[in-house]
Amino acid sequence: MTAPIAIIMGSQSDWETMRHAAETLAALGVACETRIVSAHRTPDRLYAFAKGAKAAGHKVIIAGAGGAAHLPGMTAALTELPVFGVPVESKALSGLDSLYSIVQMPAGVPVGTLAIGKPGAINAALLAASVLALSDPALSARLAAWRKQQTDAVKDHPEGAA
Ligand code: RP5
Repeated sequence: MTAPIAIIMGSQSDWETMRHAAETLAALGVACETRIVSAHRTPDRLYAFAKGAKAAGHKVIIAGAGGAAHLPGMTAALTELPVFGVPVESKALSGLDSLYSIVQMPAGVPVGTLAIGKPGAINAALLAASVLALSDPALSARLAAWRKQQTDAVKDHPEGAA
């Protein structure tokens, strides 16, 4: 069966960031498929994936890329599925290039753009899970439990303070 969430990334080098999305989904019991799909190096793969994603059974796509990060936007141009974009932190410009490449989509072709790097990857997974949870009460309960656990882990006072 096709996983409801597809995590795609422009390069193997993006995995260090995007694995946090996969790990977050795993913690929530949500299946995902991971693929390297480069807008520039494998454009035919991108086209085939994005055009077929809905028919394949995916519900949400998380797309991470860095630098001239055209993957999320091009994916959104080719499918009506929700696309969440994760700007990967680039070496040259610390991910600002990635962020600007992903966030400034023209009206009519939306990409839900997250924060640069690991926080963005985790939040993309949580958002994707929230979308699925709208029609999945069991997942909704797991998501609520995940949030409660996070809240409960925050101490009232900082350790080491007098
Ligand atoms: C982008 O170029 C990828 O998403 C990656 O973040 C960046 C660098 O790719 P590599 O040169 O490390 O393969 O397409």
